[in-house]
Amino acid sequence: MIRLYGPLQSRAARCLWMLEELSIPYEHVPMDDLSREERRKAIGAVTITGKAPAMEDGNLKLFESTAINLYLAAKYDDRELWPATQAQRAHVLQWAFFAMTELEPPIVTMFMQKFVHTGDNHNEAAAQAAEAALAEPLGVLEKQLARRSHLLGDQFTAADLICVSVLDMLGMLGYDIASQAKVNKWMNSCKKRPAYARSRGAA
Ligand SMILES: N[C@@H](CCC(=O)N[C@@H](CS)C(=O)NCC(=O)O)C(=O)O
Repeated sequence: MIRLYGPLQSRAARCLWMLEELSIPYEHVPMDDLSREERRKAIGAVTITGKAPAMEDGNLKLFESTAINLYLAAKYDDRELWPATQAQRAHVLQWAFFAMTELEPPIVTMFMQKFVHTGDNHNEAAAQAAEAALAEPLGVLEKQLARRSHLLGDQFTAADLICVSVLDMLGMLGYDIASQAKVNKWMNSCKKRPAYARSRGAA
């Protein structure tokens, strides 16, 4: 049995979406009634970082939301989310690294400055620099989506799920993505998938 640890309000949400897309049995262990320290300790019993998400699949224990999602897609789907050819799979990996290294860092800085560093430690210049830096990778996505509905072509793959999962944090930030029309349309269409709704607790 697959077990996914971490609250829905954490990066575990990315893996819950993947699990719902794959329609495989799993148990979600949210631990959202625990304090941060208690959760670190409990997840630390599963993987060494103690951070959410962590996953068990039989004897395998894994951390890092994107590593978990790539593993799940590769193991449990070999048609749609994890496409058939090595070239397509290489493109999935490319967009996964893009999500982690180009999209996530500025978004996390914006998030930290808006919700965590709200007192004396607030750095408005850092928040603004992060927002400015985000324009470049968003521009890359806008270009990629100019002539295709999804990152690899016409089909939804793990590449879309991983990038949209990261961009989803922009909603909490009240960031208006409407000026990136293609990105906006693609995000909305990916988030209309029934598996996305199920992963967020809607039937
Ligand atoms: N790069 C990791 C980040 C993991 C991470 O920072 N998780 C946060 C929740 S979204 C966490 O557990 N924070 C609690 C802590 O740092 O104690 C991933 O994508 O899984």
